[in-house]
Amino acid sequence: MISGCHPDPSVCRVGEDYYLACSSFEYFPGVPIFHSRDLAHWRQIGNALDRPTQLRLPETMPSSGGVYAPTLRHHDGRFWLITSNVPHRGTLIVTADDPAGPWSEPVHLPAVPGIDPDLAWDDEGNCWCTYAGIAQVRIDPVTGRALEAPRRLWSGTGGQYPEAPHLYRNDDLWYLLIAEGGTEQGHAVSVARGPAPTGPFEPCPSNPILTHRGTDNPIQNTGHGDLVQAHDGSWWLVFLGARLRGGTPGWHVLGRETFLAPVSWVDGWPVVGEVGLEMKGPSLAPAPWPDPPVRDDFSTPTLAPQWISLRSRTPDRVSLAERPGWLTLRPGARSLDDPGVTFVGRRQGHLNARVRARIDAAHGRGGLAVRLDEQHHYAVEITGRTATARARIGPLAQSLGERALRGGPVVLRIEIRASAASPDHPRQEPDVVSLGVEEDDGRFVPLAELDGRYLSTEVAGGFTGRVIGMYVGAGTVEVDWYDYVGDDDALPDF
Ligand code: 6LW
Repeated sequence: MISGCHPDPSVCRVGEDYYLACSSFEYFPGVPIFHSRDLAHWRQIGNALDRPTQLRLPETMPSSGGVYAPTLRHHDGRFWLITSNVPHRGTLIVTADDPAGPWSEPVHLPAVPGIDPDLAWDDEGNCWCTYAGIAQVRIDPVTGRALEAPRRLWSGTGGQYPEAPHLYRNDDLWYLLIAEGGTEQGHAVSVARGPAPTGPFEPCPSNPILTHRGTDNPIQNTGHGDLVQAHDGSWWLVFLGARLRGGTPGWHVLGRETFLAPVSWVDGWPVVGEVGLEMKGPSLAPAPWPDPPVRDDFSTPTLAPQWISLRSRTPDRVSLAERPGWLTLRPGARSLDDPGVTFVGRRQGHLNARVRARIDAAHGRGGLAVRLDEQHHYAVEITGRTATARARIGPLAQSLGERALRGGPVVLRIEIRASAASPDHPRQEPDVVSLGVEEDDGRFVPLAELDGRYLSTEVAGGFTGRVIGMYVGAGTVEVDWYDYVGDDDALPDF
């Protein structure tokens, strides 16, 4: 449904409109917000935490820390979003009249110590905050105050990390949906039900209601779901999954993505239908959005919501005004190894992707990079009149091919091609990443071709996926445009 690193989806419906929020970790702005009118086509309309007063992510915060697992709800004519900033500022709530923003300043909830907070209201107007553990506390969502001591609710069916709770009422019963098993291969969704939002909760006899553990489904690690009833009465589950590629044990490079599954109700329990890469979608009237443009030429006054930076974005380091029609970058640190580096990128959203960026580094040093975290990145960098492909994998950093440049702006290119499955290669890579420059006639000159497994979650660890973008290590680097072409099957020729 939403490809690339968009995990921990939370969805809500208002009339015939659907809104969805995801985790954003160390990236700023935080909590991407999506809109759909048919549950199949989604487009990003903003980010809930897009001002430094709402979101501070210090350089001491490691990659895969930051903003986790929001819950998005519509209640009493407003949108409510609860999430946590780990480990820095804990649980917070923001509200908005329009989910595209602006969202309010955050209200902090020191009494909610766990991740994955949920919000649910009962008919008496009580607001219940349920969080990983699984525990619950009644709160005042306006002040953030706890109105009672937290209580343990349910610990799932015995899997590790009972988390990601969402509480709903359907008919006269309250349903507590959770994830368990951890966000890797053991991941699953389980459910319990009870007479009140506080329980007592009786587990579903056929838990887990979703897991792909031990199957050959191409979508693995499925869990962390949220239910929604569509405006035609049908029910759906949004959840996260990962597309593992290559030989054994498999690697996923895009992070955890958001998928959709049909839900039916049998004997008062939700039953999750088949999930596949190709499946029958909702029978709501199709409402596709226009295709996103291939090129961003940086001629708008503000960056589109898909652009994310590391930890913070300040006008002295990232500017569209300084050289109109260009994105001007100034350094926060010397290299991609440093958490303070100035980096502006977009999530890789397809198994095959081609990114081209026209860069003027006459007065600086910087380039185009594929990043997973500070210890795992590939880049093509311009220093003076030389372009160099570089790779860092864990503690090992290496300069690879080089190419002399003529001077003036250069088009840097990164091409990522998924490898075809091959039973003859048990250790086959998930994909190959080519880093290089373009000649004046557009011909691609690769300077390095690297196995993509080293930029996967299985190698790097953590919760995120690849982000592809520009960075600066010294002086000023200016970007004229950035093209992204992606396709899960194959890249068109260029
Ligand atoms: C999130 C937890 C999880 O808080 O991963 O898969 C954590 N589930 O619920 C970070 O995304």
